[in-house]
Amino acid sequence: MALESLSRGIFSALGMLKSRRKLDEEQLKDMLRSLRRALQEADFNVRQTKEITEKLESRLRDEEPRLGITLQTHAMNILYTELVRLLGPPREVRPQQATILMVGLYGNGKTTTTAKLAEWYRRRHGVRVAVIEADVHRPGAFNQLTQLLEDSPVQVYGEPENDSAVDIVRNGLKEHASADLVIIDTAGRHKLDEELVEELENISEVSRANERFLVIDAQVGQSAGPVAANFHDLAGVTGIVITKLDGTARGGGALSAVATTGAPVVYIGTGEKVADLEKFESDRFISRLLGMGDIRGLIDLAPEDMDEEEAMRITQRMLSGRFTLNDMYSQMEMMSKVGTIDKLLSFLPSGMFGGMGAMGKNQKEAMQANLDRYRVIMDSMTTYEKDEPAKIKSDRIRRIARGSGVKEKDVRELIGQWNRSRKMMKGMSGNRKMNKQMKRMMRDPDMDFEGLEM
Ligand SMILES: Nc1nc2c(ncn2[C@@H]2O[C@H](COP(=O)(O)OP(=O)(O)OP(=O)(O)O)[C@@H](O)[C@H]2O)c(=O)[nH]1
Ligand SMILES: [Mg+2]
Repeated sequence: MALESLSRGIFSALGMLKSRRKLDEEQLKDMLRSLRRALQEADFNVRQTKEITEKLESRLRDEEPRLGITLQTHAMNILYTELVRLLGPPREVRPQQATILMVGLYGNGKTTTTAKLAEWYRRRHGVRVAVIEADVHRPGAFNQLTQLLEDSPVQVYGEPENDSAVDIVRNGLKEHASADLVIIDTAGRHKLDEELVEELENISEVSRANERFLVIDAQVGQSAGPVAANFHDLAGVTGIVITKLDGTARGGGALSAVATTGAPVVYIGTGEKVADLEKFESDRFISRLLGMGDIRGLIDLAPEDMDEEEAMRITQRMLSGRFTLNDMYSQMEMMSKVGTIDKLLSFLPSGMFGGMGAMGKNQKEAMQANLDRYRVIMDSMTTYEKDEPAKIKSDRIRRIARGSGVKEKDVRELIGQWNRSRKMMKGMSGNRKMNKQMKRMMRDPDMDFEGLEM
């Protein structure tokens, strides 16, 4: 993953709070010092580094960790929210009737990213994509783009003999008027000089591109900020792609620098191959950076009114592979009780508990009604039936329905729900890495983050 060394630095800094439940001044100072160093080594600027560490310090002093949550985890959660806030909310890009103009300095990865994006939208959104090579300055640009998209059905438009970028763009757009998305690659320069500015303005006008993506090499670190600001003034950048995050330890600088320009980071490049592109979502990115696995998040974010022991018990059941109707019931009950249910649910595979992704108020009420009905039905079942719902035959279903005053289809629905949840659980416990992490977490709630696999 990108920024591994930052990740390691953060773990070892916060690891200093290990086995602590109360703040120790000395340790806190050491931890903050290490964290500061880790952020600076990843090229976060001095002001941001100061801001983040000060925020962490004051929140650690002011906010008590919730019951059962270690200081280290508490610090991790604070850092998570602060970093996500710094990098800003994600932005959706719709590839319908869209034209993306790629801009950026020389060698930052515009042509490569043009090919990556074309394949991304073609594959993930199933839209028809065409690319236009409008770099008339770099010899071989058209060949480069053609080669990158050699195995792809994406159409590449170019006129290697023509030295007017504006003409090429005009012709290309005409030729591919029926494409859902057209991506235009342009020339780079060492810096934004007059000639490039004029060419870009002309292309921008002719193409009427609704998206202008700025491509920035992560290696430039903090100077990404001023570069982004310049291009922003010129072209009204709508999204930023940070490339080569695979090859540098200092990518934090570029990420944070552009984050402060107001134009959101939309994608990151993590390799030379066409497939090496990731959508940038600050929350996911940071949770991966901090090694917060899905289940880890589920338990750490469990709100106060959720019974810790019950959460642990259910998790253990999940691992054991046994999952009865009673387990499902208490799980759903727990889910419907907790305050921040939406957040909690966002950590679970979508489709679990009958596909309640983000639950609205109505859905919560519906779930509560379901629970009430399930309770009544389950009261008419024997212990064996609750343990082995798969074994319930249709004559028993009829009697259970009669006994609980519901329709047979309601009983079947309960069993169906159990079946779906069980399969989901099996999928989760079949995930070996998650399994291992969870088991270790059970044994040692003060677990060392450094040992976590990422
Ligand atoms: N490791 C790595 N290399 C990348 C990434 N993106 C681009 N590159 C490499 O960076 C070099 C420059 O990429 P180009 O796509 O040609 O950059 P450009 O901005 O089009 O360059 P000019 O057209 O000369 O301005 C190439 O060798 C790419 O393979 C990335 O995300 N990771
Ligand atoms: Mg290029």
